[in-house]
Amino acid sequence: PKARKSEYELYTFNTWLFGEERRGTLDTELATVLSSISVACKQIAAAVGRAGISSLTGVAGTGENVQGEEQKKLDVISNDIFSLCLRNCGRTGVIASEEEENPIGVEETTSGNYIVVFDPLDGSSNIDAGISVGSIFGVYSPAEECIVDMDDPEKTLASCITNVCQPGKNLLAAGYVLYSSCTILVLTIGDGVYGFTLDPYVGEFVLTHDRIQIPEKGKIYAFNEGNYELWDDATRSYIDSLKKPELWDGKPYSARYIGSLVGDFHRTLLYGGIYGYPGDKKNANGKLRLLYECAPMSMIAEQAGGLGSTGTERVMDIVPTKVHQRVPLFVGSPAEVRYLESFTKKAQA
Ligand code: P6P
Repeated sequence: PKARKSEYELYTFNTWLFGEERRGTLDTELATVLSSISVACKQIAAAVGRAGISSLTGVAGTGENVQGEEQKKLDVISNDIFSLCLRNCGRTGVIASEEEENPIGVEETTSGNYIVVFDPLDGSSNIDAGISVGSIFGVYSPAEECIVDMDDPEKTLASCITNVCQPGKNLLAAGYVLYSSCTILVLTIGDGVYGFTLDPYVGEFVLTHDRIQIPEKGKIYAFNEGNYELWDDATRSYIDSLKKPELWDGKPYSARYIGSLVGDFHRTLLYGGIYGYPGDKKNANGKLRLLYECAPMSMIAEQAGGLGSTGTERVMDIVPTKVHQRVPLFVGSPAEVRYLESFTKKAQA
């Protein structure tokens, strides 16, 4: 991190936000939104860390969410925490959550009017086993057409998401928080990728990764090979090739997959390699959602020198049609993603 003036100087997330405001890379309104997200994630970190103690493991008993996944207690709690922080910061106009069927118009907006999409607790099936989970978010720029008519919110909300939340045009900020051996916030506002580790004694995120660069090439792939028989031939041939020692100077790739996108992605970002969730015979577009999983991770990857692809197109080029729209995702080092595309694009041709 930057040179410290004194051993007592703490380069916190808010210090960084003030610095970016001075540099003109973001305005005070967006800084307020990002600061409120960091508070939400500190609260979620505390809840996740104490899940077993305060009997927050297990299912919520609320049945399935819009994704058809059984909600965990912490899914509901994390969603409430995220929504409340975003409402109370007064700078958001629309929020869309993985846990909510429809986007929500925020009545507490005083200014800013940003659109925030988020997956409050991704990988929550890992919670009861104490395995890493994470929160993922994206902040889209405000737009006239997203100023919600509170007398008829439905009319505005759907069009707002599809017309405004275009990753390549309006995604201003993308980030995630990994709740693991450390709690780390990783963020880009379009000018590099930064990592902030939570200091539990101070309760602040402290800058620990200044302008993360993903390795050009890695040696790890993260795919759920349990789906191998469901994949298309191109994906299978790609994975088969990663295992051939003769193709890699006698050292084939290693497989690492923890079933939590944030954990698998964060390792890929720092160590290099590829994370993939392909389409398959059951779900042609795979499992991951464009707006609050694939687009934020792809923006971060690109800002760190990597790539985010569906196998046939750049994720950031996709214009969404639905808030929970799914797309295949291949994200990570340029070498691995380009090599994957050499299989998928050939098959497409
Ligand atoms: P599968 C978690 O449900 C998630 O959305 C990602 O965090 C994770 O990478 C993926 O799905 C795991 O899905 O089908 O491999 O269990």
